[in-house]
Amino acid sequence: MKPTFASHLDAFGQWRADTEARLAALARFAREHDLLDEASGEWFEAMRRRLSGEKLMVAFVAEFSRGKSELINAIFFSDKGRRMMPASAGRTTMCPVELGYDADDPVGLSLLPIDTRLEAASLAEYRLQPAAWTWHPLNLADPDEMARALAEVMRTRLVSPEDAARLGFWDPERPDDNPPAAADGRVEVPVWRHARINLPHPLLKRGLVVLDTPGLNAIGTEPELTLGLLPQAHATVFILGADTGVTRSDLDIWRDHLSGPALARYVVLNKIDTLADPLSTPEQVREVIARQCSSVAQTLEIPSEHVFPISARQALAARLSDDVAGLHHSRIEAFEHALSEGLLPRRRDNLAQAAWGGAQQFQQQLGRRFGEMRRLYADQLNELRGLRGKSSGKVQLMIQRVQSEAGEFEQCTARLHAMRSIHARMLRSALQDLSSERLRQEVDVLHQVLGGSWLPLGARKAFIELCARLRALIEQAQQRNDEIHAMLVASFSRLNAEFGFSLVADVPLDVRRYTEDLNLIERNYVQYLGLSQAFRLAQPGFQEQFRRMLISRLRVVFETISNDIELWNKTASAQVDSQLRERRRNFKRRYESLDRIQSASNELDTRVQEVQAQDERVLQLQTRLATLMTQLVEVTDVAGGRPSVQQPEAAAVAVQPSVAAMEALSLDLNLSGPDAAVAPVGA
Ligand SMILES: Nc1nc2c(ncn2[C@@H]2O[C@H](COP(=O)(O)OP(=O)(O)OP(=O)(O)O)[C@@H](O)[C@H]2O)c(=O)[nH]1
Ligand SMILES: [Mg+2]
Repeated sequence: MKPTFASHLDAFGQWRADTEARLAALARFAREHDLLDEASGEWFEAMRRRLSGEKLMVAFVAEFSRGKSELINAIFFSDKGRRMMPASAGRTTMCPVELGYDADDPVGLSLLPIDTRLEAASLAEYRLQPAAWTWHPLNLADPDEMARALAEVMRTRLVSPEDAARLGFWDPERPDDNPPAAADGRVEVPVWRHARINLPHPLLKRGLVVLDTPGLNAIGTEPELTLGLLPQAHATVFILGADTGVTRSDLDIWRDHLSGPALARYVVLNKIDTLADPLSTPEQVREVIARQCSSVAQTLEIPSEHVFPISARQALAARLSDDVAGLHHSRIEAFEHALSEGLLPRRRDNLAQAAWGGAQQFQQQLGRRFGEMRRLYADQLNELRGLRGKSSGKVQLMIQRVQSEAGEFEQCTARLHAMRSIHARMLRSALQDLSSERLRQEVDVLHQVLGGSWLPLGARKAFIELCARLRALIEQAQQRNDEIHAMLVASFSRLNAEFGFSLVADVPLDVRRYTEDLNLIERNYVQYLGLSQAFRLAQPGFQEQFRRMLISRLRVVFETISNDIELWNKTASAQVDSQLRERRRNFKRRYESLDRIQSASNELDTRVQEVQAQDERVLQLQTRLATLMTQLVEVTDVAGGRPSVQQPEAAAVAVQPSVAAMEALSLDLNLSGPDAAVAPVGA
């Protein structure tokens, strides 16, 4: 029985693969015809990586024993024929467990020892140090053996209260939050800090990452969970037990750790099977469930349709035994459906918009280039036709004219050189305050302000100030890029007027939108600093981890902005380079054909045909580009209707393709290649 979520994810994966293939066809077409500039090549590569590699993280968060692991088993692993993730009464999952698949890593279970908490390095840094992890192979062919290996995530050991305190599991001042101590006073702590399971499961191969978390005690002690993983999850599933209702600690978790956007938050009321009562009718039981859901909704202040009553255990059992009626009773499918509906279309739209937007920009860029080429061919044809019946003296005059025009044109190089160096200087200045060095300095200011003693209120204030400074840096980068845009608009229009270029300064870049990402980080951290974290904030080791984590999250935002700015500017310069090259080539071609015409009287017609053929070739490229774009839009199916595909403009010059020209074309275009489906123009 294929789970609902799995089929939706399959369809999404297929969509990503199709879109990737269409984009690859577009890039291949451009590369084969020498139309791919460096900046566009980088964009295609980045988009390819996003489409094939972008992860989709779903995090399961709840107090212990609510059924997180069981629900993960039911949704994702029922195909294994048994319970994969350990699920049992009492505390089971002791450390956060991340399930995903990375083809570059070996299949297995990696465990990071809890003692790494005593070091300053953050979890993100440990991810880059395989040697810090203990590794167990997982035998895919043997689910029982695999389940035994996965039981490792349950392991605990007993330590003194002092050691437990150093690890963040014990606070003498908050006895209520401490785990129960053993008879000899020792405290049970997890052996592992974090577990990663690398498994070529079909869903994980499609980019799904599932995060299973232990209860509150562990969530609170691992800042990386609260500040890194959970806020970045694409969806969080919060689980309550129908047997327990909403408890005090459930509420704490909800308030402190599930502040993400409401759209991506799911609330599950699990274990509804425990509400079954032999003395009640099924209708009465349904009413009890409905009442519980609305009471949960009230407490959590969300609409009651957002609470999904399910039985994870029943669902798992039903899927393992192909029991359709049991699955229906578990009510898991309604939840899976909502999860897929809420998660996948939005991810798809984001990717579709990015793919389509970038491809369209590329198409416009090529469109301008084609237009420019065809304009030059049209001029050349006029020039050649004007020579019909003219004496060789006249041809000689034309040669001189071409030479002097080329000479005049070359004067633009000094101008271009000046523009390039101004551009480079302005670009450096736009990028300079986005470097990771600059970020580090800003974060260090926060630490200097706070000194070694972090009080929640002071830390919060200093953090808000830091974010304000960072927002100002983004704003400054935006303004500097706007200045570059204005400079390019002015320079391009002068170059166009004086030297006959047809340069267009692209629409200005918007990096201000990334302020939203910064705001999100700010909200998470401010909320975290406001939690009852005083005792943790006071620990120097924690502060260092906090600093590193913060820098690594901010770096992602600032690097994205830098990359966007660089790409935008590169695209603008690439246009100048390609037009310069095209113009020079054109002078050379004009000169050569006049030279040939002068030496042989029958050359004129041949030359006219050659230029016509070249123009035909561009027209054909235009048509092929439009076809590729139509194919892309067919698969991406961008939200908000089908975007219009730019069709090649009607031929700028009336060119009658001759048989010779068509033959030249097919040689030139290498039509036997992967793009052989091009219908010859005019055919
Ligand atoms: N009756 C009933 N029991 C369930 C259901 N779902 C889970 N359980 C049981 O509840 C116990 C706890 O489930 P787990 O999946 O281990 O809970 P958890 O949230 O992962 O707990 P920790 O790993 O300790 O944080 C197990 O014995 C499950 O079999 C359910 O729908 N109905
Ligand atoms: Mg568990």
